[in-house]
Amino acid sequence: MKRIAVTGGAGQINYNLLFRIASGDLLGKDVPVALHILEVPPFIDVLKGVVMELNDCCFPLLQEIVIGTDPFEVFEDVNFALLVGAKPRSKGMERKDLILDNGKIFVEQGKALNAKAAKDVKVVVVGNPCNTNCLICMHNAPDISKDQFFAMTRLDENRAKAFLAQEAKVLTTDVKKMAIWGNHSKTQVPDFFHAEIQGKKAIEVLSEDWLKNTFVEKVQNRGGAIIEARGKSSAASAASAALDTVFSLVSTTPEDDWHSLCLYTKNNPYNIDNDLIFSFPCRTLEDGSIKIIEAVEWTPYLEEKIALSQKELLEEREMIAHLL
Ligand code: NAX
Repeated sequence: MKRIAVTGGAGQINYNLLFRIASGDLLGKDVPVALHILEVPPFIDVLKGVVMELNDCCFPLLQEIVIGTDPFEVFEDVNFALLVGAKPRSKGMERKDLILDNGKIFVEQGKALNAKAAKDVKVVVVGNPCNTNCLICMHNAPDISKDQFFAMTRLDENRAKAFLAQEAKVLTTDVKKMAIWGNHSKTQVPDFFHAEIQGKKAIEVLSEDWLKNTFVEKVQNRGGAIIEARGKSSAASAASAALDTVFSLVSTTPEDDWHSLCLYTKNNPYNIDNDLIFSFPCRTLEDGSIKIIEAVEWTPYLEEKIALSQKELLEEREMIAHLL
């Protein structure tokens, strides 16, 4: 059995994610799971309602549910930690205040993971700003190897793949090597130069003008477009991307593909600052280790955009330096 910690259990992503984990969409239909769900006290009763529904589904793989408000209790022995819970930005709130407020959450959760999680725990941060939250969490968990911490850009990759497939009128499975570089924010860099559609470079299949001037913005602004249409931010697609992220972490990546993942930059092959959580194209090897794809040639366009995304992450780190 695998123990999966999920935070923000009463939130909208989890109203989808928890049910999919329990039904076997995270680790497969043959792996029993225990859910360890964390919430803050004002929402624990809402979470109890979600737990009632989880029980009412009679999921055969769901063997145990632990809920609570103290991460030191909830994270006991967990093998995976999906850190989704974070405060949303309220009206008039500065980005800096959000980063500082959410940063504190990840100090405590990092310490709790360090003290209580299973040694093999893999931590995936979804709650925003996910790269910087992940950096804080990792630094506060010094006994867990830094290569066990990740933040999510898979939703951006999936959105990009879907746009390319729609434009080229092919299936999403025909689109490969769709890398996202940098921060999970509007400065993210969807790399259409190296994406492939049915084995050909995307720039040979679609117009460079569309790719540069329409596609990139569509990917960067998709979150906002969903809020505008739905009145709420992406939830089911975010949950799906979190499942995809974990799937890619635990299964060997096909030779002809990559997956996008934010991970620790120490000794990265692209000369990105050594103490960030940064999105790269990655491959999971047969031995389970994660490797950044090397020698992807940056065009001047990519170089300029990736530098801007790195700059933003350096600024975020500066704001929370006291939490590291
Ligand atoms: P909701 O506001 O619906 O849910 C968040 C939940 O987290 C709430 O129930 C809240 O009580 C709980 N929470 C807050 N602080 C907590 C703490 N210290 N411990 C445990 N739980 C805590 O947000 P939702 O739409 O579910 O989104 C969750 C997070 O995902 C947000 O930060 C959001 O910005 C982020 N996203 C990240 C994405 C990514 O691609 N990396 C995409 C989707 C999403 O926007």
